[in-house]
Amino acid sequence: MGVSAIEAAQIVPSSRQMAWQQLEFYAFIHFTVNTFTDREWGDGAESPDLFNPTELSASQWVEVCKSAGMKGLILTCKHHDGFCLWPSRWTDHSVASSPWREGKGDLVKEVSDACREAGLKFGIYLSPWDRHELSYGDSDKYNAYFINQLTELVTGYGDLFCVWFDGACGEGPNGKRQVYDWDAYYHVIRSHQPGAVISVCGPDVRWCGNEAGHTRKVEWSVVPASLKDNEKIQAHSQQVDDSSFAKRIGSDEEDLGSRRTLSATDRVVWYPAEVNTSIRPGWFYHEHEDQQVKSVPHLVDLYERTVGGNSTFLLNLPPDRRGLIHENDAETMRSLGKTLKQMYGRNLALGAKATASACKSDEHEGSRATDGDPGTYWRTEENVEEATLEIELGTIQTFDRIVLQEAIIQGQRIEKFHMERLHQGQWQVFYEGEIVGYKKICRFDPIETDRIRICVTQSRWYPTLQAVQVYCTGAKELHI
Ligand code: FUL
Repeated sequence: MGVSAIEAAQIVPSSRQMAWQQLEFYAFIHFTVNTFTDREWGDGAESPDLFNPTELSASQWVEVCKSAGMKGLILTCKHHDGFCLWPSRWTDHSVASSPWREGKGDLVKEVSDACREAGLKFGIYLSPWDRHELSYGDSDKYNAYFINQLTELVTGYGDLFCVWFDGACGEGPNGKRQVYDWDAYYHVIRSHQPGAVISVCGPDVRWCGNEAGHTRKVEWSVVPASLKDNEKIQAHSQQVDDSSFAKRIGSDEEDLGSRRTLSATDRVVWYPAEVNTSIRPGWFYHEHEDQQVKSVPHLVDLYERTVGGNSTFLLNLPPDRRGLIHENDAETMRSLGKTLKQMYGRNLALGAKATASACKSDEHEGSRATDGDPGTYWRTEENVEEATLEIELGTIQTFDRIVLQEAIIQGQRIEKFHMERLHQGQWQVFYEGEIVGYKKICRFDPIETDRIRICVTQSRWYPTLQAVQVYCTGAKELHI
């Protein structure tokens, strides 16, 4: 029993996980009959007549996402109520029975087309739990139904970057117990969409464990293989339709990958985290929440803790009954995009001279971390686990953020580091941190200097840094 640090250091992402991680920030779109009933969970008895958005524009959704700097979008093709946003041939509980576009509409097609046109990646959410479909609970029968629907979605709408399987299920008192055939579902996805990650109840992307936007201080991508257990994921997911779940923070599992955890596990896997939360209290649109859209500073803080905390950020935007993202949300997203561009528009360390205390070869010398090329990186020799990288900014600069990125294609290695600045001839520590991973945004009060030292004081096997970026974001004025 026990995995060594060197063994863990050699676990690397798959190419689909790598491509997904680089998207960083993308949208969830929750839209269905619930939008028209003002509910969060439909009971499956809703009439398709209810579904009638009058001004639906998928290109408006996509524009809003792009304006905030998002790179992808995941649509709830079928939520727990079972209503399908595409004309599935396996049920009449779909847009085909609704008045929208006189029953000839296909929302999955409209959204996937709009994404493709705008250069956004497209992904699907398909709820395994289905409160409408009569076969639900008759395991083999429902599994066949679900696979038929899944096949329609993975074959009919172009390349998908993600298939998102929710763990939520509120069945119980009625005795329905569906045994999901996860392996068969995964097989369908892998056969038709080999580039798509399978998230939450899936092997590629780990749910962070809450919907409140809570992030771990230390988020490892190399974690015990047991975290992929769907039964456990489901047990931690939402089981009652009340708004308190969205605010709940399960912080019982803060340490998923330290040496202490490794020593108590026999197998580790690359299973990186995604943080999902909504721009409003609910996942679906409710008029009474129009004034409860999260503020730009709140979203910037979330962005920095998620994307800048070795996770990705999946932010939900619920379209309203018109089929548009409400003005308040749209305006917030545009202003978020502008703010992030201003904050992270000018990297003061781009092209800076960087000298390492140790490096494997010229190909991996210190300035590979400041050359702006994501394909190059600094690294030390095997077993050189402590090293320092000194950056010369050229002139005295004021800054309040340093972004670090490991070359995760090699694995996740850094366990402890601190940063120093040269001030009046003395090196002074201004930041202490633990893991880095894909991206770590280090936040601190503005400081001045022309020289920075990044000191890796503990790592696994050998550390790498693919990027060191320095920014003056002025975030203090944002009240973050
Ligand atoms: C939860 C669901 O019950 C919510 O309705 C929402 O879809 C969220 C993303 O996942 O488990």
